[in-house]
Amino acid sequence: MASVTSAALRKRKTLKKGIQFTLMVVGQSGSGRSTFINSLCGQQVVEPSSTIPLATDDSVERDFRLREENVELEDNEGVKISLSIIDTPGFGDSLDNSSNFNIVTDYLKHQYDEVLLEESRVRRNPRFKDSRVHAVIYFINATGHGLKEIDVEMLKRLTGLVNIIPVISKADALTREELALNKKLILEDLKHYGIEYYYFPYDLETDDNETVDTNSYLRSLIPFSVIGSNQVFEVEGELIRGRKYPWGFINIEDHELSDFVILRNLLLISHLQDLKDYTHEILYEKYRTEALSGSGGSLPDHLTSQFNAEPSIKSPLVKQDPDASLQSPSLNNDTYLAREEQIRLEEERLKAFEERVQKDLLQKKKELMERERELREIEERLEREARIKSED
Ligand SMILES: Nc1nc2c(ncn2[C@@H]2O[C@H](COP(=O)(O)OP(=O)(O)O)[C@@H](O)[C@H]2O)c(=O)[nH]1
Ligand SMILES: [Mg+2]
Repeated sequence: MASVTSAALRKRKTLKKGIQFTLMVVGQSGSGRSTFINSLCGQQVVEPSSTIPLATDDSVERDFRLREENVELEDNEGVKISLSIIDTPGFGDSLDNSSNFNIVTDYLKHQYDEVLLEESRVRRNPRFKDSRVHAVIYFINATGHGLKEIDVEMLKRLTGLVNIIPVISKADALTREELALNKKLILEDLKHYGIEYYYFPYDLETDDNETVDTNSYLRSLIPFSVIGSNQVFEVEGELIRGRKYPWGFINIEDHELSDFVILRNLLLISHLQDLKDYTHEILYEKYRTEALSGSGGSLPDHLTSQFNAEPSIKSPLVKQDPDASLQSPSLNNDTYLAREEQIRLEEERLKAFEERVQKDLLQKKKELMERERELREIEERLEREARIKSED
């Protein structure tokens, strides 16, 4: 009885707090990121670029940065979602975008590092905020030529680091045939460049038919097409988010015209937990293994093949197979000792990692103290000057 009550309480508590979910939206300026964010949330979360006055100073507009917005949403069953959206204004605007790529990947890795560090602490911080990004919505402009160089460069770097969801924006500007052609060309390029996007994993043996059917259907839609709008119109007494044209009006939620509703449902309802699980169990686990083994690239064989495989079936949890290393070819003889040695090495690496972070922290503290000292000096000087003035 008691356990039932506490379970119910726990459930209520998580419901009250809401499910935390973090999305990043990457795409070139004007690709429709802001409009998509507003459409997804059903409210104006970010200002669309058409309403932002052009900066007179070119360099200001071109500065690439990440911007986080937090929105509280509630789904139709009253479940609260605490959504963090990281927008990437200025992405791809400069001639050399290599630093843009690093800013994005550094951010993603930093969130993993924070969790890694928290996991290794003896005493956990009860207020720790897990800010790992659960999916990157990557906006591709339909050009009739597949991916652009900047897309390939960015997506290659994101591969294996985060769930990538490729999207074609402004589907209303394309005919049905053009959309089909663009989808085909983009898909070919994604394959050609070895870009691993989120491939709605399922396991024919363990998953039910519904999951298998849904996920194979979702696979067939990649890259998703979307139409966004920043405006809501009243149509026959109903408020509808849509776009007005000289020839008429379209509802962005129209299934016939784009995959927007499907994408919104999978992100916020049906696949929210799957995306979070995949981030934690597969992507973060891969990052963790690489980080703790030093330089990366020294992944054990059984993991390397797993991560390099085509994203076709649900990869097993790395943690679920504690004996996997026993089967590893490099550990054929003295397996037990070899495992002990592995554990010892892993502990050493973890220690080195923590030391590195501690050193960083000390450095930051020193800098802070330095700033404070400077501030005090300035204050003292101002006081002195004020005193001299009043004595005059
Ligand atoms: N036709 C059409 N225009 C769109 C769509 N989404 C956004 N836009 C327009 O494209 C321009 C740039 O959109 P914005 O969301 O500000 O792009 P951002 O720079 O990527 O954030 C704006 O004028 C939007 O109104 C769409 O689905 N269809
Ligand atoms: Mg924008």
